[in-house]
Amino acid sequence: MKYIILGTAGHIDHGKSSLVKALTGIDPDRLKEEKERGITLDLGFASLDLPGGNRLGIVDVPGHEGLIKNMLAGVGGIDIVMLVIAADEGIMPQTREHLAICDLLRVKKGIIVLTKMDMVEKDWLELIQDEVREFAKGTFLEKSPIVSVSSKTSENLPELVQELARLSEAVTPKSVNGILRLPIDRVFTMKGFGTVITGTLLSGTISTEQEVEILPKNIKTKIRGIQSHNQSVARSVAGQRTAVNLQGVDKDQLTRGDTVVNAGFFKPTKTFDAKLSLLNQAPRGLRTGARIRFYNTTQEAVGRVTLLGKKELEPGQEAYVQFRLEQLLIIQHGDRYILRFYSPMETLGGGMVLNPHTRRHKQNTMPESLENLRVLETGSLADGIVLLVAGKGLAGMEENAIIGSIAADKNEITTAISSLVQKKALLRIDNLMVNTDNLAVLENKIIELVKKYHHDNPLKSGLEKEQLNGLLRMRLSPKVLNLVIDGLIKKKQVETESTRLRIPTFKVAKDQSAIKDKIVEAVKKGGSQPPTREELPALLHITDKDAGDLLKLLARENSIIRINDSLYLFCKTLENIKADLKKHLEDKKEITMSEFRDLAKTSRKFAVPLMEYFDSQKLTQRVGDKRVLRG
Ligand SMILES: Nc1nc2c(ncn2[C@@H]2O[C@H](COP(=O)(O)OP(=O)(O)OP(=O)(O)O)[C@@H](O)[C@H]2O)c(=O)[nH]1
Ligand SMILES: [Mg+2]
Repeated sequence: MKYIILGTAGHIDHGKSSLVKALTGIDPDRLKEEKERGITLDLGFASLDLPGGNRLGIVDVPGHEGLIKNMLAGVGGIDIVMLVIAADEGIMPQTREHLAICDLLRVKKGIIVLTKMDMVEKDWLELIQDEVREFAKGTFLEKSPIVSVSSKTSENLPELVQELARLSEAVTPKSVNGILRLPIDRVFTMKGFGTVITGTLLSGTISTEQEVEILPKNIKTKIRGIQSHNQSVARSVAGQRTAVNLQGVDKDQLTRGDTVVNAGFFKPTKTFDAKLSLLNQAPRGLRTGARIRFYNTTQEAVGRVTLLGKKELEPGQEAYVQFRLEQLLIIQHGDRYILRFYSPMETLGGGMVLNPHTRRHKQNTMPESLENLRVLETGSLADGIVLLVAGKGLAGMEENAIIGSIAADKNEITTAISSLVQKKALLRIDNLMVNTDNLAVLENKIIELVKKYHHDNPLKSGLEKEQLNGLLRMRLSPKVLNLVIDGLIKKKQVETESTRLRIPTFKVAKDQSAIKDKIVEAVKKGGSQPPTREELPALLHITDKDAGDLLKLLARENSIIRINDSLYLFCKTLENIKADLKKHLEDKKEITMSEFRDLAKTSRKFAVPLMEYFDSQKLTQRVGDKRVLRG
């Protein structure tokens, strides 16, 4: 037995609710006000067992043009649409609008029912039938059956039921192997039970005693009881209208638009990418940044739409877009949605969600972003998974998060992931998937950082792993980092010493702090005529190489200042010379080399490189054989 959901659609007063009642015996108009006013205000529900054994859950929607919002909450989960047109009135505005909405939502199958046939003559009915056939051309109902009925006299109702049975045979039911996703369309309390929610089970199954989560509110609860089509059941499966009694949740905590799910798969989102098609009949186009209303399943959110690679979109045109909404939603790749203008509330178009979690696209990488979206729209499931994971960079993506991001059969997704891992397009670390293209970048970056560390810290044995993580400045999973380090160790590109990383050829310099202190002391004592690099070895009994290396090291540590390869000065000494020079130039405007030699109390051998040092520091400049302040 298949579970199929049928939704009504069509203009106000065309007989949708009467037809549901005539077919099922259940009046879908359950509210007092609906019965009094004779119009449907909110969603109504019924069910029908079809010949052949399939069970139809029926969602009856309002036709009133001001209640499209409620219609959208109902139509999101349907497999078959029954477009109802009153034979006496024919095609009306909401006939068109509802059909366009079902088309955008890619409702799988449909049937057109001409109601109130008892109210018109036979030749009028034939005329309307032709008109309707013409109207359906170019839409997904083009080849759908058209049945004329009367809910009043029951004429042709058996024929309609036969057609519905045939249609439901042709429908592929919703995936029972998906993860639980039950968008809430009603919340109420029942005496003796507490809070009950209802909805169309979009995927997966739900069982009594099961622990579930209600998103985006992050409410954890347990299923106390389940009813489907007014019968208590232990389990309900995708495609069934389902009422669920929740444990310990207050009615006021929940609203239409919340979603009951298996914990750990979905991450609510506000920013996501999609394909958008504007209807030919849309009353206006869109500019980037326009304020809009977004509809998916029973969810509604306001926000803005950014057109990617375009600034304006005319009716009938398509674009890739990014939505930035003000409320968190539960959506998946492959979800269909409807877009309405913020105010006035007009239906503009709709499309498909491509990447449920994205960030702002930069203008300079827009061509790449658009190409990725094209692959997410038209590529295979595997192509899509690779792109979703690549988008997370080196932070990677948990397998469950991938499953939660895609509206597809869970087994198909895990199979695709496994084969991507086998082909080495993805790397699996426990449950974390990383796009392998990104790993080489990380390897090079680590080697570079360790080398730089050695250069800056010749006395240290290597770089602390913890410090490395901070230096990398990447959104990076520790699992990925450890794995890449292990790989580098195996390839002998780095080695570890307890918690430190180093390049295998690196040798720690001896601890020369005592000698370093002596060098600084000697340079300091020498004032403006310090011992040179060439003089230091004899003075301190060190090798030429050590003298050179240590002077450079001390200069890097800012203990002394390098004037040239041979001459290094103590900081304070240099500061004093600089201050004297500046004062002299401010007073006298110029200075000769011999004046400077005397001013700095040094020799000609040092005066020349010192003066050149101040030139390079842009303090002074040469004019003839004198120096002046640089302007
Ligand atoms: N004679 C006749 N009247 C009908 C038939 N079907 C519906 N009606 C009448 O048409 C009116 C509207 O019917 P509803 O079923 O409420 O129409 P609806 O499409 O559900 O209207 P909304 O839900 O408000 O959009 C009611 O007065 C019905 O009695 C029919 O087959 N024959
Ligand atoms: Mg109605």
